[in-house]
Amino acid sequence: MAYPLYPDRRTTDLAGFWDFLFLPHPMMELKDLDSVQEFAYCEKQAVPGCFDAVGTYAGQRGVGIYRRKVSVSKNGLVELKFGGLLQCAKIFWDGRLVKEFLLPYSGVSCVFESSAGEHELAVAVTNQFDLEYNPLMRPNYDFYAFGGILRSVTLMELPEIYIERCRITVEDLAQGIVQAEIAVAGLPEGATPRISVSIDGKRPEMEDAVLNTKFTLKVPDPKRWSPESPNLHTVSVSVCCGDSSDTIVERFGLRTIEAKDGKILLNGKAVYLAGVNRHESHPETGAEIPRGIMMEDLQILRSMNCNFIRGCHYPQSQDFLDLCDELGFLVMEESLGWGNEIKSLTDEKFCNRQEEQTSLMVRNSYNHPCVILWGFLNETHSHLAESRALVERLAKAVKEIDRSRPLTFATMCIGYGEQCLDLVDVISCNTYPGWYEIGFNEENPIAKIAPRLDTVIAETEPFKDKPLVISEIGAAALYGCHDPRFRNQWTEEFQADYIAEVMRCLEERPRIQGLALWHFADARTYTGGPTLNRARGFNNKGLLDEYRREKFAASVVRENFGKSPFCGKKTEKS
Ligand code: ADA
Repeated sequence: MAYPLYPDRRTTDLAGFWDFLFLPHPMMELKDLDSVQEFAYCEKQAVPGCFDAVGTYAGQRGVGIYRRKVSVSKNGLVELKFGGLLQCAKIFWDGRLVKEFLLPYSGVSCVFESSAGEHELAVAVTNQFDLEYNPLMRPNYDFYAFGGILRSVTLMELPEIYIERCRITVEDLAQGIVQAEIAVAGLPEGATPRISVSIDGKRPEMEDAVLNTKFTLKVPDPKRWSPESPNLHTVSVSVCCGDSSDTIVERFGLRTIEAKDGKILLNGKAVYLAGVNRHESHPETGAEIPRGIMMEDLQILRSMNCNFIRGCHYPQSQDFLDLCDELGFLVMEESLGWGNEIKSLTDEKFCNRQEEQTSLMVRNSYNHPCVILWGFLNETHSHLAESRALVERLAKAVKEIDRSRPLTFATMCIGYGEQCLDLVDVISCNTYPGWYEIGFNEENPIAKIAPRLDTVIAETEPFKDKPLVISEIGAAALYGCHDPRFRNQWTEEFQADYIAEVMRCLEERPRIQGLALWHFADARTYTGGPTLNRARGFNNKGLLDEYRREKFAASVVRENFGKSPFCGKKTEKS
């Protein structure tokens, strides 16, 4: 179970096989569903899981309703926590609608009154596109819109006073001083609860702790977090008031991250981001990634000397971020967006949902030391002035919660009228020279890479104090497609040559301080018409195929990320 932990609460992990019923589109729209009592459930589905990844409902669109019995030991408040839902969901408790969630991929929760005894929990989800009801997920996004209960489901019984969150911010890295902010709900008017705090089981020197405000703690025996030494500390906070008490256990890392003088500074030292974009996608499980696959992905990335992962293009699994904390990976986390046009950027509902999801992502992932960069609105139309309002609004929303990390968004508009670079701390540029935008008579597409990178550097000169990262660049190859002589596009040879040229160019361009190749592994995307541009309905620019089988390019990455400037080590050119 991902942090935070609540050791005093009766907690039930609801993973397992639930009753399941599928109502294919257009039989039912989630927005019209206001009761689930009349349905007979005819089969089972795994939770967590995507009902449409494989099997009977693979590729179908509609409403999936999951149901199971749960037991509650006492009358009072309960909290249902979901690690992520796709795409939108309605939650029913004994047939009564208790919550509607409209933020695909977000970790969400709802608190409501329940009696003791056995209850029926039903979760209705939809993978149907509906731009009015769910404007955040759109059919043109280049990744498959699965449906299901994507990640963990937890039921907690809440005490009368309960701790909603404990946020830890590094205040003085050298001395190991952090700022804690603890929010508590249910306190009687004027009550003065007793608070006790321990860090790694020891009592820290601390200011008087006042709830719902910030106070400082000195970490006993402080150890810094870094990719090389991912040391973690745990803080336990207990709050008692009368005969009610609650305890939260959070984990954090002592590290700082800044964008300064064109560099990304981790604990005051420049770090070069060397990594990949990674979709949460697997051919057998869809967008639900079992822990074993998470571990395999990180072991492969470690073997490729990667230190950085851009969690494209939506809020990430908290289990995955916990693992990145423990293994010392650096992560950029971003809210859901993909090529959003001005029509969306000026739509009130879209903007409100964007702000809601972005703020929730920052709150949910605040204590992860691995998260070093916040992002949003991947490849939005930021070459148009009208885009600024939403970019500015999201940047403000992030900074209102977290001033301890730089923010960015991945733009495709550098050199094409980009309007928003002043609003970010780190410039992230998506670009595909020699793959897109080449003519039929182009003899040597790979030769387009160097001049394009020079254009990007020139165009961002006015912002040279902001670190510049190539947040997407790559080429497609079909696994097992070889042509050692002609080395044309779609062969593994072309992709390897392309990536080798990208690496060569970056070695010679110190202005660029990071690289996230597009992308880690082939991932399912469009169906229908757009598949003409995506062989077999996959985005095939993976360094590995969807089963994590390495293409030639993976070896090129392994070799280059193992030497300067990517990992800083000076190794002899082999
Ligand atoms: C864009 C987009 C990616 C993917 C990529 C591609 O940069 O951000 O999600 O679609 O293009 O493969 O073309």
